[in-house]
Parts: sequence; structure tokens; C-alpha cells
Amino acid sequence: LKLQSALHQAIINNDFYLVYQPKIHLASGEANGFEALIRWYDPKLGQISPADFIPLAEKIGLINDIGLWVLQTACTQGVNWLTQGLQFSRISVNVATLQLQRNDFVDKVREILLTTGLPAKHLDIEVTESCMMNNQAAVIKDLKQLSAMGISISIDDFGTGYSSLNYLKKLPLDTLKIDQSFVKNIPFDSNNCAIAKAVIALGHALNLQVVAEGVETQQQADFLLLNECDFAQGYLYSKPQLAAELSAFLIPKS
Ligand code: G
Ligand code: G
Ligand code: MN
Ligand code: NA
Repeated sequence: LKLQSALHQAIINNDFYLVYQPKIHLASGEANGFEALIRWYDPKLGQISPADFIPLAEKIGLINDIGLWVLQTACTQGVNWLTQGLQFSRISVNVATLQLQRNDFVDKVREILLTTGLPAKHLDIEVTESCMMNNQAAVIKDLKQLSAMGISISIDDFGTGYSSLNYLKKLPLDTLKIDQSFVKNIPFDSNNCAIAKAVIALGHALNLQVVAEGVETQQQADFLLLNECDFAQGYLYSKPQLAAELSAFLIPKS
């Protein structure tokens, strides 16, 4: 309950901020895109993880406001980088299932792109398998509209959800993200090695790009590159950081 009222207050006070984690192209070592991740620092409660407050925000009906703030802030950051002549392919924004399932979601995204001025080709949205739990047809239709606008769609935490592989052929996906639980202890965990290889092959067979999450060691990166994974994200390259700290990963336009 304390957290609940603090969360209400945090929205009013605008106590959130975003950090960004680069996605590294394994073959070239260059940063490609960035995933935006929300952070909340409360003066009394300290740093609260989104793993704790995002589910709460979903439960108490605040996820839409928070999610739109994230989208707006990430798009504004993207425009700032472009204005400074800093290149990146896309900024990825996590979209909660309840936010995606609202019938005004596509309109809101379109509005935010218009008001911030971020070209749709610089935006990626990350959805989870749970987005297919209810209103499948409506979600598919919305994602197709977003895709037609030029936004790319990533499936996050792949393999951890409730779903069958059914949605992989139904959704207009561009990227598949291997959940970090399957990247852990590669190359020593033979089950994870087998799963990672299979997911990379599956993604490529479906013409999707594959991102591995939670890459912490060079050995993991070597294994992933050898097995033709396209991109990697993780502490080996960078923890999620404030935009101002990411200049090493942003290439000035020549
Ligand atoms: O960044 P971190 O590992 O602390 O994130 C914990 C969880 O919170 C992850 O599942 C991540 O996807 C989720 N998360 C982080 N930022 C956002 C956000 O802006 N929106 C949503 N819906 N989830 C987020
Ligand atoms: O659910 P999602 O994949 O969006 O969550 C990503 C989360 O993983 C973020 O909260 C981020 O802070 C965390 N993260 C990013 N890189 C690493 C890493 O190399 N190791 C671990 N353990 N967590 C990571
Ligand atoms: Mn994510
Ligand atoms: Na994940």
C-alpha cells in the first residue's frame, strides 16, 4: 500500500527517468540500437526496480500513463541524438501487455511520433508473449498497423511466456530476443547452449533478427557470434546508462 501511494505520487512528481542499454552488432562490435529502461528513485524508499513497480502499475491502472511517458521520453531522446548528428538505428521501448491491449494505443504512438518528430524507422517496440493472451485479433491488427508505419516489433523474453510458437507466424515481428535465463552460463550449460542455438536458427528461418540478452562474458559473446546470433545486450558491453553517458556508443555522422 505504501508503494502504491508512492507510485501515484511519483507520476504526479515525474520521479521517473530512463536509462538506455546498447544493443551490440556481434560481427562488427558496433552499437546498433538502444533499449530504454525505466528507473524510479524515491527519496524515502530508494531505488525501486521496474520488476516490482511495473506489475503494480498494471494492477492499479497506472501502466498506461507510465508507458506513454516512457514512449514520449524515449522518442524525445532519439530526436535529441539525431539533432546532435548522432546515429543509431532504433530505440526500443518496452510496452506492457495491458498498454498494448488498449484500443487507443496505435493512435497514441502515432501522436507521440508526430509531436516529438521521431521518424518511425527509429522506433522499436518490445512486447512479450503474454500480449497474445487476450484479444489476439485486436493485438495482431494493432501491431500490423505499427509495423506498416515503419516501427519494428521485437518479442522480448522469448521462450519464457505461456505461449506456444503459434504467435510467431501470426505477429508481424522483426526481432526475437533470447531471454537472459537461456544465455546464463553459456558455454558451460549444455541445455542453454542447445536452446540458444535452436532459437537463433528458428529466428533466422523466420527472417527475424536475433538479440541475446544478459551477455556478461566474452565466452558467451564468442559462442553467440559463432552461432550467428545478430546482436547482444548485456553488462559485457554496458549496463543501462543515462543518455549523457552513452557517447562512446553513438557514432557522429561524418
Ligand atoms: O531494467 P531492469 O532489468 O531492472 O527491468 C526489470 C523489468 O522491468 C524487465 O522485465 C523490463 O522489461 C521491465 N521494464 C523496464 N523498463 C520498462 C518500461 O519502460 N516499460 C515496461 N513495460 N517494462 C519495463
Ligand atoms: O525484460 P527485459 O528483457 O526488458 O529486461 C531487461 C533487464 O535485464 C533490465 O532490467 C536490465 O537492467 C537487465 N540486464 C541487462 N543486461 C544484463 C546483464 O548482462 N545481466 C543481467 N543479470 N541483467 C541484465
Ligand atoms: Mn526488454
Ligand atoms: Na528479457
